[in-house]
Amino acid sequence: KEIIPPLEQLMVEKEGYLQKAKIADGGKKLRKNWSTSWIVLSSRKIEFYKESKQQAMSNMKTGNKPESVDLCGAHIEWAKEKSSRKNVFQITTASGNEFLLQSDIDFIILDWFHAIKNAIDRLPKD
Ligand code: I3P
Repeated sequence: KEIIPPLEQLMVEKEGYLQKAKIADGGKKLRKNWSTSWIVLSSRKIEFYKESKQQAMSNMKTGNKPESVDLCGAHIEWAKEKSSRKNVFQITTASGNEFLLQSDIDFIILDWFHAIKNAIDRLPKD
């Protein structure tokens, strides 16, 4: 039977640019490589686009997919010790992917931290 997600689950809650570094994939450590990412948060996932928003929108038509992160069972925490940069937090997914997100601007990173934490807290843990 086809499962149709409620519209609410598809709606964008927040979007914007942050610095992103993926540091583990399925529990396997990766070399840290910071880059700017266009980030789109909806109620159960985050999408990371490598390009600007504009570029991402035009790529969508050609089927270029962003990296999509399932927030069910994910964790978020501040990660001061994982970087020499200020304002870094980490998202760890149930599948063992780890992402660092960062902004030099305090209120921007705080807004993102709380938006993602709220999304995670509203979801079932498995
Ligand atoms: C890394 C690069 C990262 C840095 C990381 C370095 O070197 O300088 O910016 O992380 O530090 O290893 P390379 O480009 O040679 O891989 P931060 O900017 O977050 O400090 P780390 O190894 O202490 O994580």
